[in-house]
Amino acid sequence: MRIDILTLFPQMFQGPFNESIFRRAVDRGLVRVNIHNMREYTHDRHHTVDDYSYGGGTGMVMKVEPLFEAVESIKSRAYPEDRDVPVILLTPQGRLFSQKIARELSQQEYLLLICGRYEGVDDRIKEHLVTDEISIGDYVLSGGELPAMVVTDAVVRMIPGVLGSMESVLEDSHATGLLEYPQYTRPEVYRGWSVPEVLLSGNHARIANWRREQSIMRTLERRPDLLESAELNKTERQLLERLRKSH
Ligand code: 9D3
Repeated sequence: MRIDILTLFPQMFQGPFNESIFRRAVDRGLVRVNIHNMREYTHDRHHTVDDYSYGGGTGMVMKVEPLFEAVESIKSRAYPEDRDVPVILLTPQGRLFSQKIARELSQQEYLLLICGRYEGVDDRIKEHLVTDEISIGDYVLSGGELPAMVVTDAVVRMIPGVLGSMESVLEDSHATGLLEYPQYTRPEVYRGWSVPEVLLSGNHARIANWRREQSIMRTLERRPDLLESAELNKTERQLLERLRKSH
């Protein structure tokens, strides 16, 4: 997969993309990420990328020309002509990012992400250039850079071969749609706090049961919304009913 990212702050991407899982994916040739500085696609002396909003109001708007020229330039240099490459704008008005969207995007061979800045972008960018708009949640950030990193991280993890031996684990925890059970590692006792006895019992059936129970309990307490779409078997549904009654 090839991911192109258009931004006014290319330096922001240095840290996260040199981290372990990501780096390994790049080294193995599973993914390539190219960061492009939008300012390089301006023609005026001051490299202007923003301007005042027609109709007035505070806050600047990202200009239309540099973005069109940048996207067209990347497309002509890097993508096969017959390919419909998704051009995704990170914006607070986008559809809410999810694991499902990450999985969908991981099927693509090319992705082009545009990081918004200022109060927003000239709407013609949304009308005529962008094919999809994504938000990562209902909180105010300073721009689309961190969201682009979040989306890239989630998507790259889903590319076959990136996680290697951890892949099956990922499948397991996502299959159910429940929150994870509590986990512990050595020491067995720390400051008098013991690891639950069942985990030391060596009884795999009991352990599996306990974990499932904990998962359901946690999900019921913290994220009851997840239970709507969780895939539960008969035992799990019965357990959930019992927990709901004793609540
Ligand atoms: C709330 C009114 N405006 C801010 C005073 C609108 C606004 C414009 C631009 C809010 C945030 C931003 C910058 N954020 C993004 O570009 C962004 C974002 C976000 O802020 N939250 C979650 N996902 C995303 S994706 C892009």
